[in-house]
Amino acid sequence: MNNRAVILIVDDEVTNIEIMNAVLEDTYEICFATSGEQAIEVARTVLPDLILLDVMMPGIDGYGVCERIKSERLLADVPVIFTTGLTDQEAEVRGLSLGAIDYITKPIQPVVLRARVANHIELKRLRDQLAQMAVTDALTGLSNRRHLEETIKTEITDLAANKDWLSVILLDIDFFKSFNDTYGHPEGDRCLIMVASALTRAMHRSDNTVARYGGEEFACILPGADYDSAMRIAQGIKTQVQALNIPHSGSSISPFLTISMGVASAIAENDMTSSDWINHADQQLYLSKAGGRDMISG
Ligand code: GH3
Ligand code: MG
Ligand code: MG
Ligand code: MG
Repeated sequence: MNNRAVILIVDDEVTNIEIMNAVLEDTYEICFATSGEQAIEVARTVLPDLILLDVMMPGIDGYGVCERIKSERLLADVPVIFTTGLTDQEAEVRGLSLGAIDYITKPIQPVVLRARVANHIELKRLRDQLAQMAVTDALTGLSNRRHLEETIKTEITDLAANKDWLSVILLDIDFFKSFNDTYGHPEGDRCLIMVASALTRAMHRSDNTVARYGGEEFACILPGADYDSAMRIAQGIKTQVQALNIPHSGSSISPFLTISMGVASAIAENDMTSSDWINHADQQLYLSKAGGRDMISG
């Protein structure tokens, strides 16, 4: 495995591709396309970190390719640099207004190409990092609450279209304040990390999302899971948390750490919101707490 950035070079003249490839191949993973149609296909397949895009090509020209790329959800964030012999301002402005990040004129000057590409690759890396941080909980590495809510919202729309099930499990660690009081806050943090990994292990599908909802509260989003499957997964979560065998002498119900869960399951409908699911799961969670904790309600 290597972490080299991937650059897609698009040009209908192979000589141009060769010149740019010679400048960049030592530092980056290079793939290329010799037409607009091929460029879109390759971009979809390899999801490059940067596209060097020729303007004048037979068939779909560079502007057309740029428009297509910016309109596709998965590709829209890929930076595009136009490379062209056109030197007039109008062409440059048109490229930039289509969402290109930069403009390099031909004939290619190797040092300029290298420097601009390096800058844009670094910016892309920082943007990706920020985007990742914006959806991640720093302590556990799980999704954060914002991402949880956004994911439920998207899932409702997707699932409602097929009248499919959505289940949300909300869970809360029992007597966690007393855990911190007994073992200290750093040990409490380690406990949260362990519970997070137990939750992840209990998931069955790659489209399941596990999130840290708040301090010692977590949530699982289970698209396509009906009530019975969700209850089975909740039981699996309980088993995984039990297997951690985390001592909890401050708990009045068990010598080990336990959790309480609330499950909300329904067939998704368009007028439902993420709060509907969270609130319902929270009411069930409250029943588990009130019923003595270490329980699943749904
Ligand atoms: P219950 O069984 O009713 O859920 O009781 P509880 O003590 O777990 O609930 P409470 O809401 O009273 O306490 C939650 C505790 O979680 C209090 C807070 O200090 C702790 N907590 C919240 N976030 C963190 C964190 O990031 N790290 C650590 N170590 N503790 C946290
Ligand atoms: Mg050309
Ligand atoms: Mg709580
Ligand atoms: Mg708690």
